[in-house]
Amino acid sequence: DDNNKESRGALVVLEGLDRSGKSSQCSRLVSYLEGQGLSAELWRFPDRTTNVGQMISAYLSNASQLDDHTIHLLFSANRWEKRSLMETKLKSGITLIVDRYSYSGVAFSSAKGLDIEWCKAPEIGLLAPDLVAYLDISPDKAAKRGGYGDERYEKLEFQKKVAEHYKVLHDASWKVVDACQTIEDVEKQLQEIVLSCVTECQKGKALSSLWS
Ligand code: NYM
Ligand code: MG
Repeated sequence: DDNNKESRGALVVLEGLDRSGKSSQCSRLVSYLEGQGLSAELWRFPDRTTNVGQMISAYLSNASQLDDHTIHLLFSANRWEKRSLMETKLKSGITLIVDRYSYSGVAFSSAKGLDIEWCKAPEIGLLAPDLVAYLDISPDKAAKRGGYGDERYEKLEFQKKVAEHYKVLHDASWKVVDACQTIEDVEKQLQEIVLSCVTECQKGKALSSLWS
């Protein structure tokens, strides 16, 4: 028996360009984990249900204009306001499947020209994911999938910049998944890597903080 090795849920983040399939795969993962008898919840950032989230949503739909630094800090604040609840859920054994996280924050804002270290700074101290699965698709292919919506950032030229800025963020905790495979093949690949991550966390892998 080892007190430092408490079983917990896993913090799993899916990242990728708009139209890479993150949202569908996140829901499929939650159903899969539940089917395995594990407790799991679907989370997403931005979380548009909070006051901060409503400001973000207004900005994304072009209903409001904000300075690039200001909106960056709001995205970060939106994660900070959920940090302690995330920790509580993880410690109670719930795996969180999160649709976008700090990497979206840094990739999208630095693609606008903001300094990358400045972009990372407000994320320091947030919970570090146990796994980041990057759904890899070229901006051109993503654009051909059922089209973008009308939100800010959903433009091919900008998505190309975001793709370049995501690349800088890849580290050892990232798994790159080819998002051009069939939905079922992507799903199978994700199930494998997520299940082994959940197992590690059940064995008591320590929670850590960004950026690590
Ligand atoms: N986005 C998302 C950011 O610019 N910074 C962030 O921190 C996060 C979490 O918001 N185009 C951008 C990426 C998306 C947009 O996200 C809305 P979604 O997943 O389409 O609702
Ligand atoms: Mg979107």
